[in-house]
Amino acid sequence: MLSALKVKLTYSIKLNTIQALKLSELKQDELGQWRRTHYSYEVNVSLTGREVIVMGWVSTIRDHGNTQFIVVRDRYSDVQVVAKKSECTEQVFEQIRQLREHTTLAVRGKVRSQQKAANGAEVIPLELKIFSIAKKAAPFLVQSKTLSVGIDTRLNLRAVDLRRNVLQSVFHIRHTTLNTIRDFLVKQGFIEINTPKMIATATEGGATLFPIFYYDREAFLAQSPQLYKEQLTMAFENVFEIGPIFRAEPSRTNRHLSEATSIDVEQAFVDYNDIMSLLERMISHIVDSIKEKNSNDLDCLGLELPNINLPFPRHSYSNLINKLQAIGETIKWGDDLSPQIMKNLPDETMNAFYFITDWPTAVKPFYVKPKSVGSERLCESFDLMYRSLEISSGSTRINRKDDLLERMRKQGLNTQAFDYHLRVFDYGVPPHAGFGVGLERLLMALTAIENIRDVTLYPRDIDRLTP
Ligand code: AMO
Repeated sequence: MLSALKVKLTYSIKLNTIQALKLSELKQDELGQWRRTHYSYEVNVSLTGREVIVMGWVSTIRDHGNTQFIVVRDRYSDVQVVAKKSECTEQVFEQIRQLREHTTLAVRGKVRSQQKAANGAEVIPLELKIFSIAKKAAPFLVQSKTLSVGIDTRLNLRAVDLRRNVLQSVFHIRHTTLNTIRDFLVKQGFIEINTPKMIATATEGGATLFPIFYYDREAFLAQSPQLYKEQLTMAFENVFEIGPIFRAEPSRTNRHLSEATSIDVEQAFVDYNDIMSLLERMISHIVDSIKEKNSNDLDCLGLELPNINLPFPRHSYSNLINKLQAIGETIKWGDDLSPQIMKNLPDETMNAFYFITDWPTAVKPFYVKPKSVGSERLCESFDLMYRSLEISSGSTRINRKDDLLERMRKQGLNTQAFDYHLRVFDYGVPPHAGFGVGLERLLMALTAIENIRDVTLYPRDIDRLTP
């Protein structure tokens, strides 16, 4: 039958048929002069009868024999391409028949109105350019709403995994979060800074440092921009940085990364109460913007963000210790408040964002300012929590050299190693306060995702250094 058909075909169609027969080796095309004319969301009824070029990757395929449906996805959404045997060339029909999900292509075709399709329109294909053939079926479905496939399987193919709807939504929300933070802080009179990531000394305690070779010396990856952001309040008063922090966390938990993103804020002439107020307003702005800009993403994640009431509840550390002791927990003043123990507190105000304030001075880093004379065993510090997850910590800082030296000695630090920092304190460091928010932790709270690796593009942990 094939040979009978061949006789009837023109020379060019003959060629196409021969190509079609070899489609197990589907030809891959160059981009050449083809350019996208419309994004998926722009293909609507108003274009009916017009020719368009859409580009993207194949997210789903349905083969109904004489009609094939493919959904082409681009950075915004989907467009349906419908190939009916009676409506397109044999070559196009055959090409589409052999496509696999994830193949990247361009479709030149005519727009037809179709009530059932997104935006009420679909594309009838006239010609295809196949840029990159997917050679294997991915071990997960892009439509899947759950993250049920093993995280390692997904992370090993992370860029493919990130094509999945749920993760697209998570990272759209991340994008809104970052933009809102920048916008909010700039409007509050902050200037964006970047500080060195190769540094000489620890700021948050020595245990979690990553040592590196720095020419002929040992250096470390920065655990935090702490000392630099503090110094810069001398020159700019209000500064913020969004950048990586590196922590050699030995434990395997769902909330620790070896490389995280920190939103660091530092402000002159304020104390920790002012800074808590700034931070809660920032969080409230973020939630409002996500509600406004990411309603589709929230739908995809099945989330409804709660209304934020300000101010956030504030619980002092000592008070929580008393409460924990009252419910029979074996914890004493001075111990850390672990997530496991915090989960046991039957307090409704801890079901969302809240602050834990006034921590013991001894458990906080050397730069945190103790409370006034007589109550120095407490310091002007806070953690911002979301349920049992720590999102941020902050404090009023010590701005006088003698006080700083004393705190460093008490913590057994080699003060000479901090000479580069201490010397600026001879020139009038203003009173100042600030906080650091872990962006990934904040995203866990905002998206209800329980594993920090899922809100990180390429997570780093004790077991993972690739991709
Ligand atoms: P801290 O060490 O509490 O404070 O860190 C601030 C916030 O950063 C996040 N974070 C992490 N996120 C993921 N993985 C990690 N390994 C990790 N470590 C920290 C948390 C935490 O609340 N210099 C101070 C901040 C300041 O006072 O301005 C600091 O680094 O969300």
